Amino acid sequence: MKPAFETACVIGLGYIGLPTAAVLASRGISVTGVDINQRAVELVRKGKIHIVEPDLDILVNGAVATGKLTATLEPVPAEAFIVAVPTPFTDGHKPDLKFVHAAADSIAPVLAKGNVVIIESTSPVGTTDQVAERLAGLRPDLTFPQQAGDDADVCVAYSPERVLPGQILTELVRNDRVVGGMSPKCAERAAELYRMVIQGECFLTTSRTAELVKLSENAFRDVNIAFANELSVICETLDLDAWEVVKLANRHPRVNILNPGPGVGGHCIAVDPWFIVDSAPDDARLIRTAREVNDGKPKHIVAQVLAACENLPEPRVACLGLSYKPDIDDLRESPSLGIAIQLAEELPELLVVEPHIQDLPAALEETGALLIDLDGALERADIVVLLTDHKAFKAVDRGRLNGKIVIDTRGAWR
Ligand code: SAJ
Repeated sequence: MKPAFETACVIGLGYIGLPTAAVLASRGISVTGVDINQRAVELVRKGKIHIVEPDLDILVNGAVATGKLTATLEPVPAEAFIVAVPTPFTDGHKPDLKFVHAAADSIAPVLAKGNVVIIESTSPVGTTDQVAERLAGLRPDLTFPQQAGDDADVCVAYSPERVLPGQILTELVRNDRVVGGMSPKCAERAAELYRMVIQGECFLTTSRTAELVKLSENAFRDVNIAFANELSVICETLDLDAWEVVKLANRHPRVNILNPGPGVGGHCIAVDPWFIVDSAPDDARLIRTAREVNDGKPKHIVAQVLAACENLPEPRVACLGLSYKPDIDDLRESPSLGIAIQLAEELPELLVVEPHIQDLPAALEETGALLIDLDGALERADIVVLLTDHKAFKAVDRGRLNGKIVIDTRGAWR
C-alpha cells in the first residue's frame, strides 16, 4: 500500500526542524530541509549538523547517506510542508511573525492541490489562519480551508512541537501530539503524517486551540518556576535554605515545587507566555507577573555577587556556566549569560567557565571577561558563582571550594 506521505519539505533547520526532518527521513519519507542559513544547508548536505543535540549527528548522517534527506535554500514541491522557524518577540514583548510569514510566502509558489501545510513554530492564537490567508492571496488558483473547509485543495494545520532540548530525538517520537486543523480534514491529514513517525498519540482539535495549548504548556511551567524563584528570595530574607524548604514541601503528596535558579532561559519558556499576555493583556495577570518574577532573578543574583565582592580588596569572581540549562550549548535568552555580562561590566576581572563553547559570545567578549577551564577558575577565584548545573560542575570535589565564597544559584552543591 502506498504510504500516506512520500515527500516532505521542512522549512527551518534549527533545533526543531532539523531533528524533525531527520526523523521523517529515517521513516522512509524523502525530505528536503530548507534554511536561509547557507552554512546550515551546506553542513546538512554533507551529513553534518550545526547544533548540539545528542545523537542528532548520527541520525542526520544516516538520513543523508541513504539519500532520504537533502537540504536547499528554497522550498521544493512536496506533499507535506512543515514550518519550524523561530518566532521571537520585539522589544515590547510583541510576537514577531516575520519568519513564519516569510516561510509561508516561500512555499506558496510550489504548493499544489492535495498538499498539507503544518505550522510547528510556537505562535500566537490566529497565526495559522493568517498563514492560510497569505497563501490564498498568493495562490488564487487553489482553495484553502477558510474558503472551502474540508473540500479545500490545500489543508492547513497547526501542531506544536513539545520536545525538550537535550532529549529531542526521544521526545519527538515518544511524546503525544496535539494536531489542530483549520477543518477536521486538515487535522486528520496532518495527523496521518505524524502517525508515520511517532509512537505517542495524536489528539485532534482546531488550529486555534492547538496554538493556545502550546502557549499554555510553557506558561504553566513559567508560572511554576516563578513560584520557586519567588520562594527562594523569600528564603534569603528569612535566612532559610530554599532547596531544603522545597525538598521537604515536596514530601506532601500533592505538592511539587520546581527548582529555584538564576532565572528562566531558552527560546521557549522565557518568550511564549508573552504571546498570551499580548493576546489578552488585561486578563493575563498571573502569567505576566510570573515573567516579571523570573526576569527579575538575574538582577537579584548580580546584586548578591556584588555584595559579596565588597568585603574583598581585589575580588576575583568565576562564573560557572553560561548556557540556559545543563549539558547543552544553547545560550539563547540564558540568564546565566546575562548575569555574567552584567558582572563583567561591573568588575575589573571576570573568569568564565563554559565547557560547551569554544569562544565567548561577542557581548561577553567585549567586556574583557576571560574564558578558562574549570581547574584554572577554581584555582584563581575567591568567589565562585555556579550559574548552570553542568554535570562537570556538580562533580567538583567540595574540598576545592574551601575558603571561597560560593554562590550556588542552582542548589547543586548543597
Ligand atoms: N528551570 C528552572 N527550574 C526548574 C526547571 C527549569 O529554573 O525547576 C529553568 C531552566 O534552568 C531553564 C528554563 O527554566 O533556564 C527552561 O528550561 P526547561 O527545561 O523547563 O524547558 P525548555 O525551555 O528547555 O523546554 C520547554 C519545554 N516545555 C515544558 O516543559 C512545558 C519543552 O517541552 C518545550 O518543547 C520547549 O520548552 C519548547 O520548545 O517550547
